[in-house]
Amino acid sequence: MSKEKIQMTEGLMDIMPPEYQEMVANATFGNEDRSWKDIGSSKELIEQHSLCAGCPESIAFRFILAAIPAPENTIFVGSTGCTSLVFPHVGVQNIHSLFGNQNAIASGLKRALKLRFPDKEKDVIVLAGDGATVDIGLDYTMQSWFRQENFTTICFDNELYANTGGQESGLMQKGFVAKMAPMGKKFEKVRLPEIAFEAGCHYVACLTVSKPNRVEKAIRNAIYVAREIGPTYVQLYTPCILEIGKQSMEGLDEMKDSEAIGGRFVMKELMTDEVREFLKEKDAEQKERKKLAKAKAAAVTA
Ligand SMILES: Cc1ncc(C[n+]2csc(CCOP(=O)(O)OP(=O)(O)O)c2C)c(N)n1
Ligand code: SF4
Repeated sequence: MSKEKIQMTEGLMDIMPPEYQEMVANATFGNEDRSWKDIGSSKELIEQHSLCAGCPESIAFRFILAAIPAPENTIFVGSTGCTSLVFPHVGVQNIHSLFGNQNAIASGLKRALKLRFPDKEKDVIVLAGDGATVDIGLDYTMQSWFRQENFTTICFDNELYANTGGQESGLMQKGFVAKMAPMGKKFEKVRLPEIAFEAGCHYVACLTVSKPNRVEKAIRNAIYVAREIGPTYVQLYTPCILEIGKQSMEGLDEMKDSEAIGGRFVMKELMTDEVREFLKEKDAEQKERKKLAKAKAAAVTA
């Protein structure tokens, strides 16, 4: 979907669903510096979702969709799981892949888009649960990193298989007892951020979704690095409140507790020296764009 294609023909305007009309009129397309701060004042790229009320995955979706720099030129590749329940409500192109195959599909897609649109940047983003990313799909995930494919992999880490009732995952904490894993996990949580870095990812971030500015920065860093340098990985803690026995309002506290000093989700970023320099340049460019936009706005109101 390009920005041109989502413009509606005059004659069809009346018969399109109101949500679609609103999206064309008020969503933030074509503005590289779109942000989570636009939530509330612009049309979001997500309608109501079908997750459990208060599920942190829904918050994560909102922040990610508000942060991606070019939604009109982005294609998500999803996989089966709770995340896949959200995609039908999302106003960005997406493909549902067979469980675990998401990084293989994304590899082919990114390469095909590069051939088809050599002069246009098309961002491919994988978004899947930890069961799909780390357990059943780990081979495909890692092979895409080994091959240095230019796309971002985002894992919604809820430390189990939520959609099928609570089976054990490699990212589950040691000792945790889930509904479908009554014996308790026998070994430590797999350190996928470190594995991703060692397997060829140039930028890796691991954090909760309690702070939108942090999520936005990590997602944008990952997308920019994937465009120009190589594969990137972002792991977001999105606790399954249903499985850990929390109420719908308690997901945020759970994330805040787990990111406090000594917690297992203290924010972590791993990057190569090349990426560090590259991101400094990107930050400087963004500051310059914002300064210009501010000056332009001031000139209009003067
Ligand atoms: C090929 C295939 N294998 C297994 C399944 C069954 N299945 C559906 S969802 C799921 C678990 C999803 O867990 P995760 O990726 O962690 O996502 P979550 O639901 O926790 O967000 C499984 C095993 C399937 N649909 N397709
Ligand atoms: S089962 Fe868990 S992860 Fe899935 S929607 Fe409900 S709270 Fe979210």
